[in-house]
Amino acid sequence: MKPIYVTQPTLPPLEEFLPYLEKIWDNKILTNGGEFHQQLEQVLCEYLGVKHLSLFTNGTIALITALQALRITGEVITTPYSFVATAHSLLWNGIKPVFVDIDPITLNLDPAKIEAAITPQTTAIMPVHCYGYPCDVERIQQIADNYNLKVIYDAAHAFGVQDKSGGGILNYGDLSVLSFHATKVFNTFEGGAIICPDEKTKRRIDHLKNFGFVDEVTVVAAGINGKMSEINAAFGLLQLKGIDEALGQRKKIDARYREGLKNIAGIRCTNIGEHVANYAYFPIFVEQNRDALYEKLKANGIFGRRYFYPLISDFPMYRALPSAAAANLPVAQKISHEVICLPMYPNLTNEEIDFIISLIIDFSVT
Ligand code: T4K
Repeated sequence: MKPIYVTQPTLPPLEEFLPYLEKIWDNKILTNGGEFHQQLEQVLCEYLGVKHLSLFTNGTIALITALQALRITGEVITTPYSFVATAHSLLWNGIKPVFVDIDPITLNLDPAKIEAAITPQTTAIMPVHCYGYPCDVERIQQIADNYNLKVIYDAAHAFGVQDKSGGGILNYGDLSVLSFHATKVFNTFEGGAIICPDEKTKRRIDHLKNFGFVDEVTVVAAGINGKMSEINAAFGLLQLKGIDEALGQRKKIDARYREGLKNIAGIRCTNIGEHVANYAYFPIFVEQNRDALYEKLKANGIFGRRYFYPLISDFPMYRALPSAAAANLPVAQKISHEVICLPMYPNLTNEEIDFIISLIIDFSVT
């Protein structure tokens, strides 16, 4: 059997991409805000129900730029339970991350614990909609308003996620950052975006991702090269055509896993309410011997991943921070020692899902 990875990109038929390539070859505009780049920004705004969106070369550069755009300094409160890029974006800006524990249900920053971590140096909160599960956006905003803090959401997993009333989750906070990496629900091979509510901020972000250039002779900031190329943008336009079908397929896979894994001793699935999810990942929590199950799956060609183990706060560049102490992060520590993300992508077959479930059942009875 071929290996089954935790994620796998959905690729449209190759021949459907050829007309886009021909156009790029004809125009000879390969990057720097070409036709496909402009089109993708527009259609993504419509699809996601957001006002302004600026495409980036990847999610990490977008996070780094988002912090620059709002001139964030000092300390930023964030979660240890995420991909390491979240906190790295702070270090790249000379900002001190302050880790706060997560909620055991949503697996996102626990709003009840944020206030205690605020100091006179705190300028912002950077929560993550982990696995695409929405943060408690209202409570986070309330705290931010009370303490005059900015909120930048790392929404790398949250493409198309809705809030409780059906609005886009990306409309909360000052900025939200998406990743369009190959492993994501919507991908452009590599890519990302910053979502912002107003024209002025969008202009600043657009300048920052283009070295700070406003026109041929004017540079207004020490910008970076964060531009998405025409090939990536063209692929995004093609991908978007199949996104609803892909999301529907993910939902079915999620349901099949849940049905197959219910009532298995020592194995827990998440429980956040299905109306808000985009089924980006399928984490399970193994009460005992998580690594033994992880290895058993691997031995059978199933390459699940322990997203997110180790915690960011346990990596060498963070672990000396007072907020990184294990005693400060008991929920995140526990979850990170129990989690395995099972394969989740639209082309996963029922037979493959059932095989994975059978391996887990077999593990639980031995
Ligand atoms: N914030 C959060 C919360 C994030 O999760 C991420 C990225 C970021 C920020 C940063 O966004 P980007 O700068 O990446 O746009 C993967 C992804 O590379 C990373 O984008 C993602 N989060 C993270 C959760 O997962 P790895 O190191 O686990 O990737 P890798 O190469 O081991 O891929 C996982 C599996 O996917 C492989 O076993 C095989 C499969 N795969 C992978 C690639 C690259 C494919 O089938 N095709 C492919 O092209 O980080």
